Amino acid sequence: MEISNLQKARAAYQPKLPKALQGSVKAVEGAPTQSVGNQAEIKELFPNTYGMPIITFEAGEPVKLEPFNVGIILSGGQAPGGHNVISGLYDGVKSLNKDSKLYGFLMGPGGLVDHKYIEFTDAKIDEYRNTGGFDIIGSGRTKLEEVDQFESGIKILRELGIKALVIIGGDDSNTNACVLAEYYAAKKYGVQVIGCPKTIDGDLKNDQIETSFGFDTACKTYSELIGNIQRDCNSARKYWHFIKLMGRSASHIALECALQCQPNICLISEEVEAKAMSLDEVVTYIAKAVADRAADGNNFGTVLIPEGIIEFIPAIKKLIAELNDVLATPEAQKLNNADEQIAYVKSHIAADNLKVFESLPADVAAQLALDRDPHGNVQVSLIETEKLLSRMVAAKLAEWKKEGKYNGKFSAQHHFFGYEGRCAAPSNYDADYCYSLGYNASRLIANGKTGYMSIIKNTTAPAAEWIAGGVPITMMMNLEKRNGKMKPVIRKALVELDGAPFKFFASKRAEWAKQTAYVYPGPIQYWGPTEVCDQATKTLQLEQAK
Ligand code: FBP
Repeated sequence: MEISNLQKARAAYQPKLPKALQGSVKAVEGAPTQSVGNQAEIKELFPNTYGMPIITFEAGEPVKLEPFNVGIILSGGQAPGGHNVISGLYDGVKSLNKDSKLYGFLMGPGGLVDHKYIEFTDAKIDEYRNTGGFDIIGSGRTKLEEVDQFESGIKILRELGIKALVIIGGDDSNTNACVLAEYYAAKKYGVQVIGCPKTIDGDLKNDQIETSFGFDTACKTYSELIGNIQRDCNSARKYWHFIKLMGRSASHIALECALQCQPNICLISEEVEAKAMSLDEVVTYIAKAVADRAADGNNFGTVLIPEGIIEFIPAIKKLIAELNDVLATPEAQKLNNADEQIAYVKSHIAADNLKVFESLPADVAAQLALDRDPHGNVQVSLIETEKLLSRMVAAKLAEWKKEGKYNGKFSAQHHFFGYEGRCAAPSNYDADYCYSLGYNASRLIANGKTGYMSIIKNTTAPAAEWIAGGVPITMMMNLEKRNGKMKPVIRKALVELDGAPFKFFASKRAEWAKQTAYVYPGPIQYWGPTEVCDQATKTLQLEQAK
């Protein structure tokens, strides 16, 4: 395979490890833990993996380990740095015993169930060090939740002599990792399961997980693109650019890109929900900023839109909740096509929800009423919110023009940045963070842990000072409604309106809306001054500012 010169040079980069992982380790255990909600129910559902302590690794005495085999799965959407988790795990496993083996299950959790796998070799790993993408083994969204799947999995794990499985995924996949860990522990199958926090969305974070991997690189990649658009916008001065950004539910990506680029407008879904804004109020907010700039002669600007916003408008959220219940019924599951599904939901939802449903443009309504992903989520990346909003803003401005309240020009361009950033080559931050997460997972395995997620903390400090360890997955769980039923799930971290990143943004946005205060972050850099190459996201820096 031919590779670029940059990829060649990048392959030689040796990711940094926390000091604690640079030699032999000992596991220091904290106090027993509790789940973040529904403690009694979660404890009952996870009797073997509930209440375990947080683990921190410190320097320890070398131990001699027999060779052991490990399996790894990439689950869900791609995120920069996945290959480095694998290379970190590979190096970690080999450092404990060079005859240990690492297997990769192909195309996500389905590979475990269907017994599709490869064994990693030095040559294979070397080809993928510090590269973006998940293509080394592929990823998939098969939901691991049925006993049949667990039983099929144990057959191949036994056949390959695998003692531990590492599942790299977001909140849903790590929830499933925990269910699997509990099942294998209850059955005394002797296979450990370790999770690893991935998702560009940035919503798998809490007191123990500082950030999910990939968020850093994806945001930096989108920010480069937004910066380029802003330069174009400020040069031509004739377009309003409506830019939708990935992040299924939470607005962390949009917020981080706003902090990096200082656009004229950035919507934050969590704020829209907290203020109980209607779609019309969101549109009026944007149109007002457009009109204010037009009054200064500036008929151009940028608007960042989190892709999940539609789900946070309270009336639409209520509609989606009912649609989820209605679509989960056995009767609805038998419907054959989109027309039948839409007719079915229309005749089964409450009158107020039907009114909202019918007020939406047909394509948006259809997307809300159609297929969910395997975890029951609306596929928001398929809804063209950027076009919906700009269309509605144009209509509002036309009204204002008639009333003599606005006299500008409005011409819109639309963009959706999602897939452009999910497989970008990892920034130095993600390259180091991911390699450390993988390497650290090998230490959790060597210490016999199961039902834990690999964690690396203190990541705004130099890598040597990062703290390595593990957090019990049950600690992050509560009960939530999924596909019409209450299920144990990892609590998603949404943007906190009283958190430092949002507060900083809120203190600046009026100025950014009126003035043209664009910042152009430029491309990710790998070699050069530390303040250019090794900075964590602004979100993390603001969250961790002392
Ligand atoms: P994960 O949570 O699995 O990492 O995926 C998140 C995401 O990238 C969202 O931002 C986006 O809405 C979704 O995946 C798109 O999914 P798909 O890749 O299946 O189109």
